[in-house]
Amino acid sequence: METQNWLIKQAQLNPDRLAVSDGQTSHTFAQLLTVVKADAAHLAGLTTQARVGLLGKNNLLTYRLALALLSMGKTIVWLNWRLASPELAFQVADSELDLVLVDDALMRAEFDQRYQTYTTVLARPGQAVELQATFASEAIASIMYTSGTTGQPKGVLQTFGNHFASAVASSLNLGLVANEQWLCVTPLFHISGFSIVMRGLVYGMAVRLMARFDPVAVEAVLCTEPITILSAVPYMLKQLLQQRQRTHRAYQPAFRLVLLGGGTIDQATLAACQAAHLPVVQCYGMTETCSQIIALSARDASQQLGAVGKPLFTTQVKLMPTTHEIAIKTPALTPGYLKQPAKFAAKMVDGWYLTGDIGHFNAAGFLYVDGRKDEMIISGGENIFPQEVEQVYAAMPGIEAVAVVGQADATWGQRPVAFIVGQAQPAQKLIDYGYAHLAHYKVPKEYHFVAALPKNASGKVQRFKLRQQLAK
Ligand code: S0N
Ligand code: MG
Ligand code: MG
Repeated sequence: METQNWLIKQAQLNPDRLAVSDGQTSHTFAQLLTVVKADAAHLAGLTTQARVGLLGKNNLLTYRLALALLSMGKTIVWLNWRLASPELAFQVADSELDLVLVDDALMRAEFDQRYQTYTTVLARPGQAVELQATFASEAIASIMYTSGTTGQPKGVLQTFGNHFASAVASSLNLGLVANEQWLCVTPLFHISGFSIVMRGLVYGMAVRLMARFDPVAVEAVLCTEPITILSAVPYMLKQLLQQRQRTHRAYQPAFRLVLLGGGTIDQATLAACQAAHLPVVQCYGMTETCSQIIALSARDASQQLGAVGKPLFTTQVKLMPTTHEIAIKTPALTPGYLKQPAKFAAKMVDGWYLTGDIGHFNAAGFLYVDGRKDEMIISGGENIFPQEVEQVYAAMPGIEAVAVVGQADATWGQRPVAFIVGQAQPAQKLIDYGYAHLAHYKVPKEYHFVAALPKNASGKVQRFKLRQQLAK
């Protein structure tokens, strides 16, 4: 299937409708097309590569450049600005980028000539450029990296067809109201954020960008602007709830719901949200499925606290025998990982994608997520694979062996804790070492020096024993 370029289409269908705002500057779809055409003219001739990196905050320039890249037929490689430079270097090399567009404030001294700031790029003389008239379903619109149990991140390919299927499935569940306006404070480099942009283009809906999450600022926006939906991870919801409990300020009447994903949440918080009249709709999805594939409906949300919902119209779900791993089929499913067909094939069984999450259905057909098959930790909506952290620390002088496990944390949901065999070192030294190699959220803040790690007969570290030790 081929569709007209979504931006051009909306500029024709809804020229005067609000497309995007950062709270100060806003563009209608017609204006946006003009601005994006001009941006594309500045980008023209910078690279012949099919993929271009984007390292940016949730602001108007990042949004514009993303649309310019898509309209030039480029694939956006979304880079997480919280990553350490060696982590970014891996992703840039893996996706063979010769151009990364960098938000001025995110430029780093160690970046080479491939990294160019927004200002530098937009100061280039413009060249005439023809925007892509159409988006092909199977074309790769975006790539987002995820780590895994092998420790090496993989680029998840997301096609226009995946994004379209995802946007349609979301609206079939949540509905679409007049003047829908979605607040995007989840990062654009995650599908939780970028899916809002793609929904905006498919629906002709306004996206309100916010560059950083701050509960006071988000509440202020919700109380003064006609936002209808906010996407949030549990960390954000808890902060917003506390903020509401302090101020008792009412959001604008247009506000419909918080779409909550990116990790498990406790029932007590959901009940407290209900008591505070903060409507929450839980959902479940991942980078590989271009965002939510299972969600509650607004109607069921208050009755099914703790469930992640029912499979959306185009999603099929089954639980694998004995393991109860959640397996899915959906048109929003990635065609695979960049240059890693074997790693993707390993997650497919008879056409079903294995999510790595364990779940169960209740009698009424609502899905609950009970845990992970692997050791993945979720901190503030960011996934952490212990293997990736362990690999980094295993290379640190004085460390003989290391194991990382997740511990429940009141603020972040979970946090990584390290068990180390080797020479005792001050925690700060270990943290500094981690910060040089890893995004800060992946770095353990608590270290236990032990004589040996518990292992089973085949020599595999028994992480559950370490978790039990922490729980004592
Ligand atoms: C939670 C966030 C906003 C926290 O960041 P904040 O407050 O901006 O932190 P800073 O002020 O920058 O730093 C303060 C200190 O905190 C550390 N830190 C930052 N983040 C974390 C973290 N996650 N865990 C632990 N520590 C953290 C900083 O490092 C700093 O400490 P120092 O000074 O030592 O460096 C931020 O983490 C955030 O934005 N999280 C959300 C990420 C997200 O969106 N995840 C979702 C991923 N999943 C998906 O995309 C699939 C699901 C999905 O699509 C979805 C999800 C939600 C809603 C809807 C959907 C959907 O389906 O549509
Ligand atoms: Mg210009
Ligand atoms: Mg903060």
